[in-house]
Amino acid sequence: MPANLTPQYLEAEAKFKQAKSIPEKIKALEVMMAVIPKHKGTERLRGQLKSRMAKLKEELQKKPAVSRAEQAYNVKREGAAQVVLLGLPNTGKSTLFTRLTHAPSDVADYPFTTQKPIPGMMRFENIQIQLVDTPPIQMDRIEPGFPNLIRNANVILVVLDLTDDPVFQMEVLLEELNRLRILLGESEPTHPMDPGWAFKRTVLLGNKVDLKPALEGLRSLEARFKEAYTILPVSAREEMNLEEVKKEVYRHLDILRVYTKIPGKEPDRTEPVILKKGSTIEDVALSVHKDFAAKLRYARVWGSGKFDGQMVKRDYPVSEGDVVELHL
Ligand SMILES: Nc1nc2c(ncn2[C@@H]2O[C@H](COP(=O)(O)OP(=O)(O)OP(=O)(O)O)[C@@H](O)[C@H]2O)c(=O)[nH]1
Ligand SMILES: [Mg+2]
Repeated sequence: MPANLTPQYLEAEAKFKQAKSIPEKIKALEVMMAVIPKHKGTERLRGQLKSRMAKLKEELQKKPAVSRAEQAYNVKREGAAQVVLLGLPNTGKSTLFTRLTHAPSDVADYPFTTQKPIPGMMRFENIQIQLVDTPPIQMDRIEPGFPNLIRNANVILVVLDLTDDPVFQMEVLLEELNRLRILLGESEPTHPMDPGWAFKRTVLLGNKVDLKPALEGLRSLEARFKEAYTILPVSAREEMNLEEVKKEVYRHLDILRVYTKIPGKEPDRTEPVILKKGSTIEDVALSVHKDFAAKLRYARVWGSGKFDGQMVKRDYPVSEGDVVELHL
């Protein structure tokens, strides 16, 4: 006897197949069970649905909801980008974080002071960038949720203590991240990465450069990692080179700022439109309003390498600092 499955049933089945979470699956399955024609021809199928439901409910019981620790690592991105500080214990991550953001985070001269990620906003010129202070990386003891925080970051700042064998610290960190299938570096590898791997643009900060033995540490760090990374010597405590840190963060974010204006008026330089490098006039229009992009006829652009008010089309690539007048 044919099953004669109804369109509602097939629709619910499609939803079931697409469902990513167990509750979603259960919901779709409930609909399937409710609308399936109840006759002899569907008896077997109904039996299968029932046992599937039982299994899903069992799974739901077993799987704990996202743990509290994991939730702590779910840091909502704010501002132009999210930058995550990483390092071994006591390297000065929290000191640097508080100096750059003026947000509070505990600092102490013993390790493992920071217990969970702490977000704060760092101002760079006319934009706000989010920094996230993190607990220290420890061998084989990464909290659940930490890998995701790293994977979601736009840029990583590795904080190394120059007075305590920074090369070894970096090697420990790289080994740990390798285990998590996260690759750090200055620029993305040209060959495609294996599935499951993530690449993160990274800047190395050699901290505590105010202390005597730091110079030797800096030399060895440069000798070993200069080719692969930008390395900046800093002192969080003495606030040395912190402006440089902000500049390097911005440079590694691969974003640009443009300013929109209306005809006859000056642009508002305090309100940049932030876009990925390589964006076009059309992207500028989109970021202002999605209708603008559709209605756009042309734009005028002011900036280096153009004559003032140059007329351009929607596919024209914009550069850092450009002023754009959209014409609909
Ligand atoms: N001399 C010197 N000491 C620093 C500097 N930055 C941090 N410290 C000191 O290093 C110690 C650790 O600083 P924290 O900022 O707590 O280091 P952390 O990396 O956040 O430590 P954990 O949270 O335990 O991983 C404190 O005693 C700081 O005062 C620096 O630039 N120079
Ligand atoms: Mg800390």
